[in-house]
Amino acid sequence: MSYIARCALLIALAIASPLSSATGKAAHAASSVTGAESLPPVDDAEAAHMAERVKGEFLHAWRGYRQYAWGHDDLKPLSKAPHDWYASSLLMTPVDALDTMLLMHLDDEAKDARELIATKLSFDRDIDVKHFEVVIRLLGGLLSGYEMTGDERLLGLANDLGTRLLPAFKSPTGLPYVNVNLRTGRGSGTETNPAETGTLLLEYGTLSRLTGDPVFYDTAKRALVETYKRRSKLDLVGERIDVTTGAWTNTGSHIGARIDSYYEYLWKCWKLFGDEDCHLMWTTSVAAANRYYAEDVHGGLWYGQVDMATGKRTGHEYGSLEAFYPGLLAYSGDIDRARRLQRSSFAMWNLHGIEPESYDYVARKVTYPGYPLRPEIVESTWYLYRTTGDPKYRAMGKKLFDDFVRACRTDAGYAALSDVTTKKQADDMESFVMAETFKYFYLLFAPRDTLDLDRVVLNTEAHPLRREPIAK
Ligand code: DMJ
Repeated sequence: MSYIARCALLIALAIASPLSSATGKAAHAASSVTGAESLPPVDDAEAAHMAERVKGEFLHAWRGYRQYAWGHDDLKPLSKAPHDWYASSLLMTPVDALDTMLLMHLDDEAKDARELIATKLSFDRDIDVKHFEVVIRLLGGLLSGYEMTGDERLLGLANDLGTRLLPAFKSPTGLPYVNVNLRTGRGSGTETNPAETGTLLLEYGTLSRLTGDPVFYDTAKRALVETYKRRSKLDLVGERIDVTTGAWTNTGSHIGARIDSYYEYLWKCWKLFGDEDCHLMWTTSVAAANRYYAEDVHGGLWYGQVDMATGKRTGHEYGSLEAFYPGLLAYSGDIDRARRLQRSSFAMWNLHGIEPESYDYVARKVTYPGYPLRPEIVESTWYLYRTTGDPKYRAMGKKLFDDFVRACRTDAGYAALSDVTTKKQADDMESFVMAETFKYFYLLFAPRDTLDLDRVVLNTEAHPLRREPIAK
């Protein structure tokens, strides 16, 4: 059998066998079929071709947005209709997509998006917005757009937005309310989580650096420190916290939804600003995370759930959000652990040829079958390729991309899946697919100098922000 045929057979066996059951016996593939070693290699010529393919697919999604949802937040990719988060559009998709276009050298599209943003986006609205989402998508996107173009209108918008969002932190603890009214500054929503209180400093800090006003940095840093200060004796944080009392309302602890990017920003705020407090908080926190969440199951490394106070295991679920963690480990220098966990992420993806939101790695069961076009597994593949240069991560990325296109492409754009086991599509195209999923695919295959990782740090929505120590 030729090498290619042997590889094809191995892949077919690896991928096809678990398809017979969404939840049961054949899902043993999660431990036995984990690596990308058997995939056909991606050489430089193939990588260049892949980068063009990714760009073409990004353009396909952008043109769908342009045709059916121009001026709105998102495109509904099945009904070909616009969708807005609030009573008035905040241009989520154009703001999230702008720096991806700039990196891809889609100059005409970037110019149109920039004009739309600069002439139509207004934050003087009587709407209660989700503070965290607006910070990572809009504030992050406006700041990176400004840094990449020098267009002062984008910085003006970012400054206006940051000023309107700041009252969200006016709680008894300094932790931000979940929502804030853009016109009145009224905060609402008292039950929040570490991701929403701790994933703010890159954006607010950059705004301080660019405007010279320290209030943004200091306020967001306080919220991060207030979260960290409430860690348990085991150096773990919980899943829900009350902004008025500062008490934990759910003590579940893990790297998944509601906590994930808290860990990410502890490392990245050190990387971006050189803030020593961040470095200390990161070192303490990541050691505890690796100690308590990790377990070896069925021959693979997985990260599950424990109680923050006791460290007692409460669950064995891993999913599309957790898949960011190998990338963070690689970025922070823990390559061995990163490689092992990425094998598990890839195995989970291969169970059904697209990853589920949640998977019980002990029972080998999909516990939540949706896929909202998430980027995290691609992000980790890119960080691993970037830090190791190991070509198998490009091969892995090609497999991810082929599956992604096959399952999620529609004639108007890209659709989430309501069930990865059946590949049923949902009428939803989150703006992060433009900010992150396509960007990470592109970076994986594009020349290394497309993004200078020595000079920028990507926020959690993949908006590159310039590295500079913060003046103290
Ligand atoms: C994005 O908005 C960010 O990456 C966030 O940190 C997590 N959720 C989505 C992508 O899945």
